[in-house]
Amino acid sequence: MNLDELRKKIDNKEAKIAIIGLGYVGLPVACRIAQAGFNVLGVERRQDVIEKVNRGISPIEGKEPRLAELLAEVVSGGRLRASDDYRELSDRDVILVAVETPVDGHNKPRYEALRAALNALGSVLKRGALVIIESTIAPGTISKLVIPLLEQSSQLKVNRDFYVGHCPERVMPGRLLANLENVSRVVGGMTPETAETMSALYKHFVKADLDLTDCVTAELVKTTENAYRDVQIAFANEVALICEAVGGDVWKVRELVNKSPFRNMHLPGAGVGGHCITKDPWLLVYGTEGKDVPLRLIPAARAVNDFMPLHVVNLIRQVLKSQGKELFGSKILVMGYSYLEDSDDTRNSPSEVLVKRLEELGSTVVIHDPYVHQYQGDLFEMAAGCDAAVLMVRHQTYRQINLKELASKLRSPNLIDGRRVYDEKQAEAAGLNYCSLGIGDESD
Ligand code: SAJ
Repeated sequence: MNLDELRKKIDNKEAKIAIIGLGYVGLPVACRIAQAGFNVLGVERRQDVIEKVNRGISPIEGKEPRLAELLAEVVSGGRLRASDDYRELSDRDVILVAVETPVDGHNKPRYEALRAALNALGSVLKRGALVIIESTIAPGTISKLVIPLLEQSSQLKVNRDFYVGHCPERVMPGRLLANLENVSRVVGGMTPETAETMSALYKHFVKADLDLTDCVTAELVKTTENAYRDVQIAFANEVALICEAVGGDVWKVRELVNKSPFRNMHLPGAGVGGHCITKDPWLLVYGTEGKDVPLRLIPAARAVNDFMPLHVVNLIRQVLKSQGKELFGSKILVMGYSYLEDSDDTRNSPSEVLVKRLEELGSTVVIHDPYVHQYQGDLFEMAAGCDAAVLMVRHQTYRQINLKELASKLRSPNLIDGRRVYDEKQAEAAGLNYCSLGIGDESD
C-alpha cells in the first residue's frame, strides 16, 4: 500500500489505527480517533489498564472532563479495544506511539519503553503502514533511533515499505481532551507526502492548526517550547532572589514589568515540577550530544529552578533563626505535595525535594495535600505543634483557609508562602509571622 492508498483509507475511515501506550497521552487520542469513526486498537503493558479500558472505565486519575464518558461510549460501540499482544498490530495501517520518554539522573533520555515498542512493532509491521511518534523525543531521535530500529526489526525500508512521522503531544493534565481538540499540532513527516497523510488523520479530531513540517523541526519545536517555559520561569525565580536581597517585592515588580509591551515575566515560586518542563529541556540539550555546542542557558535555568525548594528551606531556617530556633528538632507543616495546583500528580514535585532536605536537617515534616490521597486530612489538626507552615502549591482550597485558626493551631505562628497566595497584611492581622518568597525586608 502506498501513501495515496493509505490516504484514501484514512479519508473514508477504513484505515485501522493503533495506539501503543494508553497513558495520559495515548488514551485520549485513542478515544478521539475512535469517536471519529475509526477502528482503534490500544496496545498497553499494564494489565490493570487493559482490563479497565475494555470495561469502558477510565484508568486515568484526576479530573479529566468528558474522558470517562467518551471512553465508555467508544468501547461499548466496539470502536476501541485494548490488548497487550503486539501481534495484533499486524493488520494496522497507522500506529501512534505514545510511550514515556523520561530522563535519568544524568539528564540523559531513557528510551527503553520507546525501543521496546518499536522492536515489537517492527516485527509485525504491515507493509505500507504509517508509524507516528507522539512521545516527546530529543532532536535527531527519529533519524538516529526510530527509523533504524523499525528497519532492523521489520527488514523493511522506510519511505518505500513503511512511513514515519513525529507529531509531538501537547496535552495537559486536567485538560486532556480539550487540548487534544483545540491546541495546534506540529505534524512532522519524513517526507512531505507523509506529513500530508498524517494531517489527513489528525484533521478528523484536531480542530486547531496542523502545521506540516519535517521530523527534526517537530522534535525541536516540542522540546523548545518547554525549554522556553523553563527558562522563563528560571528568570522570574532569579529576579525573586534579587528582590529578597534588595528589599523588593518580585510579585509587584513582575506586575509592573508585564505592563511594559512585549514582556511576559512568568511566576516565580517554590519550584518547577511535572514530567514535561523538568525533562524536555534536557531532551533538547541531548540533541547536541557529541557535538561541541556550548550550552549554558538551558542547563542553568534547570539549576535555578531545581534550587527553589532548597531556597524555601533557607527561608524557613531564617524565620526560625530570627526566633532563636533551629531547623533541627523543628516540626514543619508542608501545604501541597503535587507539582501543580488542583492536581493529584506528584511527579518531580518540588515539595519532595523540600521534605527530603528538611528531614536531612533534622526537621519533622507533616505533609498535607487535598488532592494526594496519602496526605489528605484536617489541615488544622496537622498544624498542631508545628513551628511553621509552608505553602508550596497554589491549591484553590488553600486560598480560603482561616488564617486565624491556622495561627492558633501552630506552635509558632510562622507562615512561609512559596507561591504568594496570601496577603501579608491579612496574614499578620490573623496573628501570623508572614514570609513570602520573593519579598525582601528593606531593613536587611
Ligand atoms: N510554574 C512556575 N511558574 C510559572 C509556571 C509554572 O513555577 O509561571 C511551575 C508549576 O508550579 C509547576 C511547573 O512549573 O510545578 C510546571 O507547570 P506547567 O504550568 O508548565 O504545567 P505542566 O508541567 O503540565 O506543563 C504543560 C506543558 N504541556 C505540554 O508539554 C503539552 C507545557 O508545555 C504547557 O505550557 C503547560 O502545561 C501549560 O501551559 O500549562
